[in-house]
Amino acid sequence: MRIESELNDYNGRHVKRHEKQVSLAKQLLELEDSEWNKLVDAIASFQVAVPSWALGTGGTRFGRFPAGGEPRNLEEKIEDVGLLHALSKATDSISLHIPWDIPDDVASVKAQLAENHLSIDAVNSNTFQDQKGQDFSYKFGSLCHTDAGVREEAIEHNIEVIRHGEALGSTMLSVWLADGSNFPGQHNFRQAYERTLQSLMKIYAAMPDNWSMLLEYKPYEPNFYSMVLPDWGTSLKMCEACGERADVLVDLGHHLPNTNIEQIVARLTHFGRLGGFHFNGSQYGDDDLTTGSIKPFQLYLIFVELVMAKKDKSVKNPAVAYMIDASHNTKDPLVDLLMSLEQIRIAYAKALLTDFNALHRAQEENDVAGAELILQRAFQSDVRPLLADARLKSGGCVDPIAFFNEARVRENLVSQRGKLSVATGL
Ligand code: RM4
Ligand code: MN
Ligand code: MN
Repeated sequence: MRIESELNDYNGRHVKRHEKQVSLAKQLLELEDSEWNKLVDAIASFQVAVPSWALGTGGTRFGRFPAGGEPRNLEEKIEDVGLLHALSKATDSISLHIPWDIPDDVASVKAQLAENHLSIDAVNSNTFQDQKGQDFSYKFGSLCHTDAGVREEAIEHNIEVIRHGEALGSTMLSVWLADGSNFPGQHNFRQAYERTLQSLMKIYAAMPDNWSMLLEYKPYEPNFYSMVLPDWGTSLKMCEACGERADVLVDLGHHLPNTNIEQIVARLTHFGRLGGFHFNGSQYGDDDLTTGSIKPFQLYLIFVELVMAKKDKSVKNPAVAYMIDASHNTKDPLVDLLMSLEQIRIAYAKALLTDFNALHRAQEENDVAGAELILQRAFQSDVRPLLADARLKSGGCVDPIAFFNEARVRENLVSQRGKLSVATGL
């Protein structure tokens, strides 16, 4: 592949500088070679899925400003994630949204995935839009609807999503519902909850034994008065009622401002029901900004909980599915995703550097300043050379964004796909 020789050439030109930075970082972080290598291995194996709908520009409520060269179909979306993975070695899977990403030819999609060292992450259902030719409308909800016919249609759609996922080798169904009410009095809250739960139970029952269901909550939609699934508590109750293989999905942007998300993460791990993450950045609500762009300290604190849970033998089910769920309006979507991938690994690396034994002691002794200082020490350290080393050792690029710009990747995509190409989906 052309990119491979360009990559080697780029890395070759920058490796001296990288080695200097590695040796300085080892001194600053006071790490022996063996400790450094252990961290590099842990970082290198940390993978985050990219969703098919984040490869093009999203849009505001009033318009969309195409980046140019956006993928036009599933094959081109896989191509883009393949490129992101070749550069970052941090995203070895793609999450699909049905019906936006129904494959025309399953065998060739599978072959293309293998060529790009990718697999299919979760498959996502869509009952927040009406599709052409469907019998009933989701205008007044889907799984919660008062009309059994609408609920049946939405259940059937989810089952169809599972079947597409099975064919492609996925083992996870992600469900996010835009079900809710716009005005007081519109919903009977208790009945809407119950109908949704009954519908979810039917979907759950249709999953193969090795599948799990991820249930995503969200406090509000513009123009909404209530959501059927507004918070982690509701999602947790529904998961518990469905069965062991239903877990809560935390989308960072799906919280009201200043919510203590790290504590929610700790609660869900404590109950053994944290299933997955949608990473993004947010200032006000579901902004879908670059991960870590607004609250990097919170992102670090979330990873502290995740790393601590992994070390704690009493935590059941610590496996978590990681995905980015972002939307891009002004940044190049691929650059934005590379930025998010970097920020996520930075937070993870800092969590790995945290002295958990000392933290535990400080907590037991009620040493408030001491405990905070332990976190600050890890959070303030520069882990970027660790990340670059992990990328290089996995065959990726020492500096993916600089390479992306130098190799004129976007310009090449525009010449192949056109200026006004539109990604299917959002
Ligand atoms: C929602 C939610 C879901 C995603 C859709 C497109 O706000 O975050 O995860 O499937 O957007
Ligand atoms: Mn999401
Ligand atoms: Mn969202």
